[in-house]
Amino acid sequence: MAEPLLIEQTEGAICILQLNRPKVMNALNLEIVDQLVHRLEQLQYDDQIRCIILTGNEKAFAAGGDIAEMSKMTLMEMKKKNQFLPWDRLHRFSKPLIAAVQGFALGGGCELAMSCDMIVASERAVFGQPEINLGIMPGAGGTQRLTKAFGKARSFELLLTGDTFSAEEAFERGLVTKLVPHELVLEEAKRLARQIAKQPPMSVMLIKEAIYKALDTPLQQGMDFERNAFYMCFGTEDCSEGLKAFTEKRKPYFEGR
Ligand code: CO8
Repeated sequence: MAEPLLIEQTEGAICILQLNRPKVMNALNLEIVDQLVHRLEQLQYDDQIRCIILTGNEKAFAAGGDIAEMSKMTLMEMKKKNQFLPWDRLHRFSKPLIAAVQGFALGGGCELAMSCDMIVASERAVFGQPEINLGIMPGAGGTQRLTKAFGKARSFELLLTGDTFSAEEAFERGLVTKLVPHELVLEEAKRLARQIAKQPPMSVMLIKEAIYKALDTPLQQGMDFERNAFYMCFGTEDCSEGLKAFTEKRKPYFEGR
């Protein structure tokens, strides 16, 4: 039987999805991206799961789009297939998604990590958008997300040379949330996920949406969104529980209602 492309493990309210194409450094073929996004969409409606970790293996989170697969496709086939549709769906995923990155996160792999809400990275992780060296360019947000994090000067250099950059630089520029020793990456991602999973899901979902508004819209539009989102929290039982627990001097327990 063929190995599964995704290995899944659930620990309480956390789901860990592991990309599993080790022989090709977790290269992202069309099927693995489809499966990943489909599974995330199912998890979106699973009330037991409140936070997702996406990871690879020790050597590679993902070394990019599958070059062997891409090299067989014509422009026409690419356009018809529209491989970025699942990526658009991924960007609408409303639960928190943490990338746990060890090893290489290159090309589509770097874009996948940047598409997650947070990145916990090994000190030895290597990031980059080397597509230019293949006569192509990033297609799943690399030019946009990298530039937002790194600014114009460094992005030009990285995207036009295809040079890699270190996890340390990614951390300093705000692309990586936590930089940890190689062997502690998954443990640290789980620690963060467990903490988030205890939070009220409506607040988590609305804060996620509000943060992306902050990145994408003018200030006043983002502020307007935030205000309405704030009011929405008051429609939840978790809000009553949170406020009550404070006055009763105890820890809140958020049931997700
Ligand atoms: N696609 C297909 N196969 C790959 C890929 C890849 N991206 N990366 C590595 N492999 C394969 C190798 O061909 C090799 O296979 P084999 O053993 O059969 O020869 C195996 O994985 C191991 O790789 P290496 O022997 O090269 O291992 P090294 O440790 O020497 O090097 C590197 C590791 C540095 C990661 C190197 O493999 C490399 O440079 N890989 C390519 C990185 C790259 O250029 N990525 C960009 C790809 S293009 C892209 O991402 C555009 C995507 C746009 C949309 C997103 C769609 C998902």
